[in-house]
Amino acid sequence: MIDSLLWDVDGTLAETERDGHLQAFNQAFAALGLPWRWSDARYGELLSVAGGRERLLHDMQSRPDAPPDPREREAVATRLHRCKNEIYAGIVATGKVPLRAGVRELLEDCTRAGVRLGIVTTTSRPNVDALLEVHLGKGWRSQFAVVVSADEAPSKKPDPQAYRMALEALRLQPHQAAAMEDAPAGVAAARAAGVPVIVTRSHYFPASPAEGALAVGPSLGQTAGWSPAVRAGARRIDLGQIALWHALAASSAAQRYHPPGLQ
Ligand code: XBP
Repeated sequence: MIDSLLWDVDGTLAETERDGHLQAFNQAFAALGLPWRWSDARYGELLSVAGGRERLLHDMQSRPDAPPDPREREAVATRLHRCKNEIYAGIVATGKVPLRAGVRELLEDCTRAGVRLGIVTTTSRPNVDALLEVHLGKGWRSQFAVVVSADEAPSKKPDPQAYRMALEALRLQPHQAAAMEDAPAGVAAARAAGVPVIVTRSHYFPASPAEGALAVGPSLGQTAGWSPAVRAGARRIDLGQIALWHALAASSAAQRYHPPGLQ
């Protein structure tokens, strides 16, 4: 049995990028009197840049009407990002950005089974608080053994810093945990830290490569479309299924291992 399940936030727990951050960025542009707007397609491209503030700075590089002075750009990005996060908190507080199918059930499986829960994200801490407070209640933090956000781990995914910090806090070897991710940067971060990873595809990452993942599928709420296939009779991706995939990967890794002297 695995010790801990480590969750990414944006795109994995909820479709926060499409339904929260993108809406909030566009409202922040308007609130600051800027004519800039991001389409769904453009935002999908921009998600290759981790971090909302970094994303704004990256976008400004191709905007002729962005301030030419780098210090001024930094200041605009800081103001926009602060405004975006306030708007984001307001959007998620309405409850209109639901947890993705099967997420709540899998969290509950873990709590029942004594599998520890962790958050490992590149988003800012207030965004994590806003989302989890509305869905899991004011005491949500006590349900998680560790929370690592951009505030604690400034080197953003694909850097493995956030995963390494979580493992250290939990005093775990990487293979004792499993990560839940949706995006290539998250998969790369987990893998670079040695943590086996399960990929639930999301709106902006419907078909990205997920090499080396334990399993890849469309949603924790459904059993069709997963690779490797889900066991017969399962109705969703439950903790038993996660443990099966984890054990399968561990045994094939053991089969590939040839102790020195036996080769
Ligand atoms: C997602 C991110 C974040 C969010 C916006 O991180 O890259 O930048 O898009 O949040 P993850 P901020 O998938 O690891 O949760 O504006 O706070 O950066």
